[in-house]
Amino acid sequence: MKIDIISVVPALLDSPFAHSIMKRAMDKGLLEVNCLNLRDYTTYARAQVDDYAFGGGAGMVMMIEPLVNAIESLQQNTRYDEIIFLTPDGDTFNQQMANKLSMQKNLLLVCGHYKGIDQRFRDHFITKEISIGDYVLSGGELAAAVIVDAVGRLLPGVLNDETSALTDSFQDNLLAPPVYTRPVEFRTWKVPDILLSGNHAKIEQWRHEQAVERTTQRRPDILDKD
Ligand code: 6GU
Repeated sequence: MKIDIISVVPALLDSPFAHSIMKRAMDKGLLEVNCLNLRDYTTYARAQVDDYAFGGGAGMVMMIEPLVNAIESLQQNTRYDEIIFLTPDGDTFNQQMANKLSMQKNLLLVCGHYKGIDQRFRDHFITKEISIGDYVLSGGELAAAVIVDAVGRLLPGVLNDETSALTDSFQDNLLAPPVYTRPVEFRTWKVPDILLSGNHAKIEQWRHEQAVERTTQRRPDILDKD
């Protein structure tokens, strides 16, 4: 999968994909991420990409022209399955959206900054608008990093154990059960006996019960969702 990201602060995205699972996905050639600087596509003086809002009010607005220049330049090499604008007023990101996006070939993520982007760009170029939650970030970059990570780890071959994404929290509308590792006892706190029993059917049953209990207590809203 290829993910291109348009940003006015591409340096914000230098590190999130350079480590751990995302790095492995890139090294294996399963995921390619390119961060483009919007300022490289503006024809305005001093690499300007934003301007005052018509009608007045506080805050600058990203201009349509540099964004369209950037997209149309990128589209000469790539047919994007989705062109996604990261914005707090988009659809709230969740695991189901990550699953769907992971089946695409080419994605373009557009990071907003300032008070927003010219509505005409949203109307005519954007195919999806995504928020990562009900709080406001300074820009879309951290949200883009969240989406790339959530989607990238689902690509076949990225995780060591192919089944491990299937047992993630949310994948079956359940939170994940508790896990334990060595030592068996630490300051009188013992690992549940069942996990040491070697009875895999019983262990699976226990894990499922724990997952249901945890979800009932913490996130009753996701139980039995679609
Ligand atoms: Cl995608 N962008 C910004 N700026 N703030 C957010 C967000 C996105 N999602 C939640 N807050």
